[in-house]
Amino acid sequence: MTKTSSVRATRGAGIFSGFLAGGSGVLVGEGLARLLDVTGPVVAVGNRAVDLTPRPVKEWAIETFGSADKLILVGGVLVTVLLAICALGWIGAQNRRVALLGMTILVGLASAAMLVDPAQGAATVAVLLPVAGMVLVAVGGLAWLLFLLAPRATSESEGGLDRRLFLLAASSIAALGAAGGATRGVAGGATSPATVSLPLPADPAASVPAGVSFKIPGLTPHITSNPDFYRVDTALQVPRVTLDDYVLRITGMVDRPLELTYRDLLDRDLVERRVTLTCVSNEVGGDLLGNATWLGVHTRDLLAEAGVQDGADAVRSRSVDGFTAGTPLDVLTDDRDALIVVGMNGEPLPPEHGFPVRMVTPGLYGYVSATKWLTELEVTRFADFSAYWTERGYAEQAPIKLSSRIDVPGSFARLEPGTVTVAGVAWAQTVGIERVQVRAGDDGWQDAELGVEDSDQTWRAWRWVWKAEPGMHRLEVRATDRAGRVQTSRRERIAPDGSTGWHNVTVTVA
Ligand SMILES: Nc1nc2c(c(=O)[nH]1)N[C@H]1C(S)=C(S)[C@@H](COP(=O)(O)O)O[C@H]1N2
Ligand SMILES: [Mo]
Repeated sequence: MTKTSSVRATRGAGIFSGFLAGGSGVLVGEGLARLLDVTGPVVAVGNRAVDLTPRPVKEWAIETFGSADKLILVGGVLVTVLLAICALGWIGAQNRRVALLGMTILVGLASAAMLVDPAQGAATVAVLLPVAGMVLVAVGGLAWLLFLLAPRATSESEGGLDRRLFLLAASSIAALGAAGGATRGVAGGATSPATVSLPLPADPAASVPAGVSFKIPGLTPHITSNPDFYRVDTALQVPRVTLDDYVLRITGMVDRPLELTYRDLLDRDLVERRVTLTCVSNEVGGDLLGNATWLGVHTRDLLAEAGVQDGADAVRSRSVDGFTAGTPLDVLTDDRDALIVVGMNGEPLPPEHGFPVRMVTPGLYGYVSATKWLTELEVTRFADFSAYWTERGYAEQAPIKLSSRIDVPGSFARLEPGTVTVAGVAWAQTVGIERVQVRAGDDGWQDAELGVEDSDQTWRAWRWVWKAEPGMHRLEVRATDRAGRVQTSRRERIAPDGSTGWHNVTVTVA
């Protein structure tokens, strides 16, 4: 072997060593974490990455990748880690100390992410085992392999590499990694919503009035099915909750702190309401909103039972995954139907939408009012805390803005001249929609026909019949609410408190 080819071979073996030790370390950490039912290194690092991503990048990711944003983020983190461990091995073939230091820093960061992960809850001590396993295999394994790779003074073969010993070390480390990768959780303690049967509501929702919507292909149905319901949250892994352990606590500025089990909630008089939930990240024309029939108890009843003290003006809600929201107390206690929810469209909440318990508060964007996997309502003062998204630059107060959307025709549709039905939805939760107007190009605004109102807490369908003439046309919509406010044409971004502007679609008639 020539000098350069032996250096190249050693470098190659170095890269392999970094990959093997780093990769097996992560797998061992994952395996032990699964066994102990704590958050493993991949999700913990991903969660930190979601947390630390600057807001403009986050918005760009949501806009560009939609709900695949987090998957792409985790993929990016994995690729980066893979490159880093290979690079460390490559360096290690020349400089063992630097490589080991680098690997120690890398697994140190992953360990820190695991220790601070909010989903670890009380189980922090149990995290120490997967952390130790990961560090041992990644750093110890790399040290072992690099030691065997290092040229020795007394070597009789070229480069001094004892192939047999190196292969033995490599296969032992790979075996540990494989064992980690193959480990399945034993407990699997989380409750499946399918095992729950919900009582009938004492106060059912009024039946859906005839004529709330129109039979127009492409028009959003009045009620969004659970599988079609948009999902927005910061959780990389849907939190899985065990009902036996579940309690909802009402704490803070109250006379009688409460602890309610899931059963306690089901045993109360349940109310059922249709409410259109909306995300602050909904762009003009976007689909981050949905309308469901929610089953739960009035938030105001629980707060009254706990006895809210003078001076409080907010409720800080907490989720099992560490998410928090700040909701004005008056919104939770006035006569709108703010609910602590257990059911969605006749079923227990799906895990993605907050099983077992979430908030639904009409009129406010989700990030200040709709905490999923809810564990605590702390009665407090806005002056005394800031919530997850307010810490990241979003507004403390976030009522849903009056808005409207064209569902059909779609953008860049090609249409035949003649009669075209334009249709969509408009929403102004807790105020109600009074009027929707549409215009084509520079023609004047025309009143659309409104669907029958369900309630002021839900969106409202509209349609407008257009005599389409050949050419390119821009169709535009605006709504007016029951308070007489006309939707503003001013284009605002989603941050800090929701987008504004008129939705338009451009169509070609030919
Ligand atoms: N625990 C938790 N609850 C959460 C969130 C979250 O990130 N974590 N996101 C909120 C936001 S921004 C919105 S818009 C709604 C969305 O509820 P959905 O996913 O059921 O549509 O949930 C809210 N509740
Ligand atoms: Mo949201």
